[in-house]
Amino acid sequence: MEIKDKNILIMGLGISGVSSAKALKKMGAKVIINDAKTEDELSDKIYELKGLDVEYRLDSDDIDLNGIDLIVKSPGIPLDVKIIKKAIKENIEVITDIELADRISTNTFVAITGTNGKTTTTTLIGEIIKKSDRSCRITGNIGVGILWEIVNSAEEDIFVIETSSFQLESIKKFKPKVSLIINITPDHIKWHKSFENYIQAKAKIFKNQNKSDYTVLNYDDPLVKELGSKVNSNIVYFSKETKLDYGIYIEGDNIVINDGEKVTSVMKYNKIRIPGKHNLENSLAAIAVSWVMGISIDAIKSTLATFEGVEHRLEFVEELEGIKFYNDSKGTNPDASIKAIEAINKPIILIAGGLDKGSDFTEFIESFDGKVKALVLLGETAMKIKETAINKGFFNICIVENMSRAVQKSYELSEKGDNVLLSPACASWDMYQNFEVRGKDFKEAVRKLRGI
Ligand code: UMA
Repeated sequence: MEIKDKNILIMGLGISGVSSAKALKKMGAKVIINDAKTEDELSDKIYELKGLDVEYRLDSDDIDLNGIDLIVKSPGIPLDVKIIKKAIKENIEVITDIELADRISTNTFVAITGTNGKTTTTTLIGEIIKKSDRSCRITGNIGVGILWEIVNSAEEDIFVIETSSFQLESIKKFKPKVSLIINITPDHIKWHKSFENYIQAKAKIFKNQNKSDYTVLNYDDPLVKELGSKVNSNIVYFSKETKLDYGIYIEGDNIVINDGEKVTSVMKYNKIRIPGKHNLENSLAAIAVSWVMGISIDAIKSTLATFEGVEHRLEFVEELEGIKFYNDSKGTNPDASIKAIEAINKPIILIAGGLDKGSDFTEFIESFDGKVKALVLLGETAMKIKETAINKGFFNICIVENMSRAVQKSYELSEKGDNVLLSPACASWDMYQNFEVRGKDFKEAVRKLRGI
């Protein structure tokens, strides 16, 4: 796709917008940037583009599109905003950065999606690839804008891309060599307007794949398994519950690969370093992807035995007077937090609450199952979660105004042997810029308890 001298409008100057602007400038495009925020609010981002000849049209949700050849929209911007509606009327193509990346690059793409486990699995796959002495770049929804990585990559770099439903919703030709759907449970319902739309967005990950590609699916997740009927590439299932005629599964204590002719043992599943059933699922998914990419069992095995997980995902922070603190700020929906509660030993004092995405918290409260002894709530959903908890007969609840109070309160409520877990079950955007900032705020509040 020809980029040079094209007038390209970038919508949204966040991580994706900055990376796209730098890359498009490097490729010789004329770059125009729109954002609903003001210059002041975007000063950090504008600073990142210092010295680049770009045109800003900020603080506006309705701009003139005359002369614009292409729009690259940031993933968080919904398709029904004024500018995009206008672009569609004026026949201007609107795409996201992952779509453009695919159009301008010949690198091998491995795309990962799922409601939960995306970041851990993406990182794990990247680590396995590195262990096998191939070069790779870990990008996408994980917090790394893909286009700047693309324009700085070598031909042989494999792109391991965490993709969100926001990004996938807008893809047209995006065609990874390997795609993976780890699981699907309700999330981002307000944004997508229905659960069905969310599922359809996720399914687009394999939409353009053909028989020279691979689609890795979770056999244990009924929704994901069912999507298999729509796949045109080679399907590889993984399962922690069922023996498969072809795919990755557990036999006795072992994780095995059945290639349809012979069964090969990978490793004992209890040798995987990252804890919890959900991480077994993430690991099986990563093994399946690595296998179809021809990576050696040795590289897979040694990575899984040593990989410690990612920041903000069940991250151990501190032990203070026998009380352990865990940061699971990446738990941005009920299902993710249910998995965190499952993985941590009881008794748990749980800090939860955040942006209201339209989630239902019934199953989240049900998952407490005697493990959670107190619930400390904050953010937009605090009352909603409290009401659900009371309806379900859980009464040990307090609402606080910020993270520092949440940590102090949890500490007061806990005794030796307890675990304080931040796993909000909600996005962070009501109080924070993102989940990373929320997680760091939690860790800082924990360290303050110690007087550090
Ligand atoms: N904006 C507008 N108009 C709008 C909405 C937003 O101008 O109507 C502007 C905002 O003022 C802001 C910019 O758009 O300046 C933000 O764009 P964005 O929301 O797409 O965020 P980025 O910083 O570009 O980060 C995005 C992803 N964020 C979202 O999808 C919300 C990041 O995923 C991703 O890491 C990054 O691109 C690089 O690919 C984060 C995320 O929370 C981690 N993702 C969601 C999730 O995982 O659940 C989907």
